[in-house]
Amino acid sequence: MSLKSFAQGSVFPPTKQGVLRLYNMRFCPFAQRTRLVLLHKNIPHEVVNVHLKSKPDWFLELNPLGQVPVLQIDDKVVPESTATCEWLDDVYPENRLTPVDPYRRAWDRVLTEYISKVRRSKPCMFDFLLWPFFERFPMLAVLKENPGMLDLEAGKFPTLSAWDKAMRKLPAVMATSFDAQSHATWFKGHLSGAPDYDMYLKED
Ligand SMILES: N[C@@H](CCC(=O)N[C@@H](CS)C(=O)NCC(=O)O)C(=O)O
Repeated sequence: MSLKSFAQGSVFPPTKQGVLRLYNMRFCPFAQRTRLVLLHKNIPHEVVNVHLKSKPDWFLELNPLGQVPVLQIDDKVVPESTATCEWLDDVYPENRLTPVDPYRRAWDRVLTEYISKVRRSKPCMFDFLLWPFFERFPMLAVLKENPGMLDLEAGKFPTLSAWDKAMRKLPAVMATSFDAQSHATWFKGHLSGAPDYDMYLKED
């Protein structure tokens, strides 16, 4: 299937029985959470990119809020990034990302909401929920033309810097990431009101 974004007036791409589908927008940090979990857990899926400035009617029927990410398989539909990630982790329990212990799980949820702590160990759900926003911080330095804004190389934040390095090595992160300059270019287009959802897409 083409990765070009589907816009108003487009024909609904037919689903196949038993095939998991992600409705996505390539620059959306929330949808990136879901893509990170899908890729990290090697969950087979297809991707339908949606033009969020000109949404197809069939997409609004699927999620009346008109937001990505949305997961769909057969008659099941799940919107909201945290819900999609938790659903995937429950349905594909191997290599579990959500702690089983309810108390730890509660605290991971607290941290996810407050985004106040980082860790270096094996990645877990908290890391994947936080990463898309962290990945975009250097974009602020580009936009503000202030390269020192969050200088992880300066050695001031060793834990954060080590976490950043470890995350960037993960195949799921490598497959979904854009660099700061690309994020900034896309974001400027977004601010102008005419974002190019197919930017940097290598297909005709
Ligand atoms: N709370 C939602 C937020 C999702 C969200 O804001 N997605 C944006 C794209 S980054 C969107 O779909 N915007 C289109 C719109 O709101 O019309 C989640 O976590 O999934």
